[in-house]
Amino acid sequence: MRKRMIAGNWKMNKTYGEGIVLAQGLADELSGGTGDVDVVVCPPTVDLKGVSEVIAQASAPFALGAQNVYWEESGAYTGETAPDMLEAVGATHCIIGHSERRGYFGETDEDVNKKTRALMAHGIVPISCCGEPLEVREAGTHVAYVVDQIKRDTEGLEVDDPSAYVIAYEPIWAIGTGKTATADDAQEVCGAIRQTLVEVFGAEAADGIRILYGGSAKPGNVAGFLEKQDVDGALVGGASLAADSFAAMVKAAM
Ligand code: G2H
Repeated sequence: MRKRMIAGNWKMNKTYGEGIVLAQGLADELSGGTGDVDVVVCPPTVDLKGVSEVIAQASAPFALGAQNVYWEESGAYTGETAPDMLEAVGATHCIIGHSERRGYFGETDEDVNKKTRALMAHGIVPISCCGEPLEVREAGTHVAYVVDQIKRDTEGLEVDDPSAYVIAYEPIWAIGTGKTATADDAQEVCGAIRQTLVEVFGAEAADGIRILYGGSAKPGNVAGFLEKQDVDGALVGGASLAADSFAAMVKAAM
């Protein structure tokens, strides 16, 4: 049985102080616990330490995730963050391959593959994003497009603990466009991802890997996505920026 996961991607929002206020608010909202749901918050890199301290002080029932990592251990890579730097501030998860990083910063499937390996070597759970652009969806080739991404992102990977590798399917056309994916749209692709994971890792591992849906997920629609067989949670952007709406999504998953 896969444990549901609700992960908040704050993107480039919340200064240090604002991040602490949001994390504290979320700790208050979720003080009764999160049942059998794994909750992760992914603030900007400079907020990680502060949010980590809030989690520790409030015994908050959520984990800390980063939004990006570099695969080298250290060295002359100006502006980058190594896996052990994330580890040192308490990050246990890390988003990689988000469509905004692929689109604005040229992140490739090869990069995602290297980042996945680097994170796993440090025991950090990758939340590995995939998803098709609008023109691919309109051409009707979205399933093949995402399956290809998954094959490249997972090439040569070994997953010993399926709960420690997470995929997020985020159709790019449903992010900030006013177009909304239906739960059936999500299941179509998440089902194909699961089938690809069977081919790559075998049935047992594929059955344990969580697949999240992302793209304008919010309190009013998250339950519909979660009803689907191969959707195990949500990666939430805008609706994770307020403690009450994000907490409502966690509660909908409980
Ligand atoms: C997709 C998602 C979170 P939002 O980018 O990664 O953001 O929920 O704002 O569409």
